[in-house]
Amino acid sequence: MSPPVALYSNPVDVVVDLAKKELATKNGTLPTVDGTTYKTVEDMQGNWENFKFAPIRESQVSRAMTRAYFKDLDTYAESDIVIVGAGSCGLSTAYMLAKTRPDLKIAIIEASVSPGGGAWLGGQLFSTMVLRKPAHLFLDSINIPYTSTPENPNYVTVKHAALFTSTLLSRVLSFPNIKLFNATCVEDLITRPSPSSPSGIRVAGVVTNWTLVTMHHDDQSCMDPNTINAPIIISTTGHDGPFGAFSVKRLVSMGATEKLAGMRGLDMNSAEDAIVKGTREIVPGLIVGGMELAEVDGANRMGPTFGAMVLSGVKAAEEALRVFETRKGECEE
Ligand code: 48N
Repeated sequence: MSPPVALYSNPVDVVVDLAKKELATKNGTLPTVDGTTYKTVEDMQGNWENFKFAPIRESQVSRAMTRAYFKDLDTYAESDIVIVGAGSCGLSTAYMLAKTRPDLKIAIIEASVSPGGGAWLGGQLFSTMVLRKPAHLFLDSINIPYTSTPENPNYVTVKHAALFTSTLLSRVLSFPNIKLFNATCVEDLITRPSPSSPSGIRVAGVVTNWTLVTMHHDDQSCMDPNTINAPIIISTTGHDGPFGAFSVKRLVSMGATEKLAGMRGLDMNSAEDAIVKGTREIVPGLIVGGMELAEVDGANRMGPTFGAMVLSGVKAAEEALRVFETRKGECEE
């Protein structure tokens, strides 16, 4: 008997199916493999001897994964906006953009298998995340609980940084117009000549590869990359480090920027204002935010407070939409 053909339906159908399935489960009309009809997961408890999963063939799993991924690669090969780096700034940017413009195709490229960057813990591996007001308003907008005390009216604390990052990540991934390509590294920028720009170039997309491939270019024969075209790239790859500050360092190495000022010592009060207010398009088509910007401007670092990351994301999203609207025609080549 030939194996069942996995009829791949697009994500919307799957969501509709799940809705229908939930309804059928609730009203008890959903037949299950073992003849019993579960209404809830609790129904399974105490009844494990009859428990059985629906049958599957391995190729169905393979086709479900590969068809979805290659469909996404095809869809996002031409994106409206690419965000490089899914740390607290990149994710805040993505949330604000997708909420404001559900019509835009937004690709997030994250080098690590686990998105979230440095926002899974507070400072020195402590759990609590501190955000100075008014960044608490961003927490309100995505319904993250926090503590604010009368004796410390200028900041709030989220009980665990992972609560912030997991909630923000789930909000971002729930948008149908966002695709996260994690374990994927941006290893170069697509550029176009731009005589009117001091840098002589305009950024028009990103060059990507599996991160594990990027890490082994020195010990393997040539492994060429893939590409994503987009009129606007928002780079939030963090401060300098093995993968950090990627786009701005690449601008220097391609001669589009003279040099980086380099991040300065820790000064919370000046750092956070400078990063938020400085978030901007630094060469046509490339907006930089979060701690990557500190490397460009020589801003101070702020250490373990995250308000500037989320509000830099709010500003980066606003900058991107401004550029998108004012330079749409030019961006399409
Ligand atoms: O969390 P980060 O590193 O960067 P930001 O700017 O979102 O947040 C910075 C913040 O965590 C701090 O550093 C805090 C506030 N401390 C400040 C201080 O003074 O110490 O996220 C950057 C993300 C990471 O997930 C990287 O894996 C990713 O960017 N990334 C890349 N992804 C794809 N391609 C690349 N080339 C790349 N480089 C970095």
